[in-house]
Amino acid sequence: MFKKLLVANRGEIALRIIRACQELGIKTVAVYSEPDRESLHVRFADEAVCIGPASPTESYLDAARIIASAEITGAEAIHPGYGFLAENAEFSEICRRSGIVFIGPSANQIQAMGDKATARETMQRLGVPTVPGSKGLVPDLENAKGIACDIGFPVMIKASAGGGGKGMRVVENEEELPKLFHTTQAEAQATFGNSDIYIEKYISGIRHIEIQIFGDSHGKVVHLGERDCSTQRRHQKLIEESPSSGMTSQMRKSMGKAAIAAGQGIDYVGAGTVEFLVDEEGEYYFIEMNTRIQVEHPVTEVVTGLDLVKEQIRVAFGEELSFPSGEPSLQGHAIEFRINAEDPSRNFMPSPGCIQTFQPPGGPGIRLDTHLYTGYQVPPYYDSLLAKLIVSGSNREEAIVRGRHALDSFIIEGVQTSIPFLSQITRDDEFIAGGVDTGFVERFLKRWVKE
Ligand code: MV4
Repeated sequence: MFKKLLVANRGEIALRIIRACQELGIKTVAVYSEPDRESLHVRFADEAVCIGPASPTESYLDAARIIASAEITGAEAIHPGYGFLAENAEFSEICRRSGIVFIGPSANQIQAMGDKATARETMQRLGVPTVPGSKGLVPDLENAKGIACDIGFPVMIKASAGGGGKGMRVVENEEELPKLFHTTQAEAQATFGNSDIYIEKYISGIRHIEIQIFGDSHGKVVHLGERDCSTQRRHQKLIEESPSSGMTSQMRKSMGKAAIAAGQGIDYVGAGTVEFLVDEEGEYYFIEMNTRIQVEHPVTEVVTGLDLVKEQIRVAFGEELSFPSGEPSLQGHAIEFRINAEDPSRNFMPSPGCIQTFQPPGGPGIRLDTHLYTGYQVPPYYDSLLAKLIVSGSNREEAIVRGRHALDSFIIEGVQTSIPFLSQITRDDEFIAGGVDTGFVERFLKRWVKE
């Protein structure tokens, strides 16, 4: 096994990776920006290197500083976590050329899935259902008109370099098309330095369901069931669950098979997530693939009993997957609540500051992934995730009740948090009934009585 690994991230995921390394007997190197000097990932790692100032481009996103830190400390592998450099094809390639193992897929695989139009074409070739739409890129407005009229309005124009909700627009009718085509194109050029566009039929009333896959370097690919991420606002997930309510075992089998075909078709190695839209009829369509460990991976860990981060490291070392093939056995129900330093009653405005009280919940079925402690300063420079509360029970009802009480006994003082808002969601009849679509949070906000 690796003797030393560098963690190229911060916050809760850096701690999660350090814990996995400790269990595997691997020494760890933390990197940190100046405002993160007092962070737990710095304290818990065996060594730590300050890589620059607060600005991510001069620290956590600076490939040269991170590679230099790995070389100086003798780290043989780098785990990028999520965000920052996790899906940066160039960084994966720089690691390889520097003789450092990148814990994630090759530059080619990141590139192939990062370009969403290419990913779509690849999935079509592999027989994975995609949303009806353009075959590849749409070069100009004339083509766009032809395709949109063929599939019928409303359509969605999407930037090929986008993803995760960035660079996409709904077009209701033909009159709107010219203007929106050009603005989406211009925005894609400005945001991603790439104006490539593709078109899909707009699907309404959807649920966002993703399948966790895992591949090893010996050609084995398995799936570990789904996560339902429909409880989100403006593409920020608030709550994730596994299994998904309203998912039949037949759907799980079929989507799992499609996700494995996707992974096998691109010789995928490591942890990956195949994202699908599911419509009201239960039809599913591939939209994107994420080539990283995701924020919401713990819900899959809880229902499968597996450790995805340890497995990422093992597989990157060249070991065979330790997971069994075939349909995964999912035990009970898990729900993750993302706790952010933000104020839902002020349009989710970020709320950095000093944590004056930190009193975490506990008891059966409670897992807390967090980097918080009393006295910690939440910096304003990074995303506002403070903690992930993962609750589980023998069924969804039990998980919700545990979640409600865990949220209500979770005391964080000094910054505003999403805890009271999430607690109200656990009391909402529509949420409790299950099977909500991606419009749920907007509907909930309208009936929410701010306390
Ligand atoms: C769509 C769609 C409807 N039709 N594509 C948003 C994030 C990105 N991964 C894809 N997204 C969507 N693509 C078609 N053809 C609706 C969404 C979408 C959405 C998807 C997943 C989770 C939440 C969402 C919220 C709004 C829109």
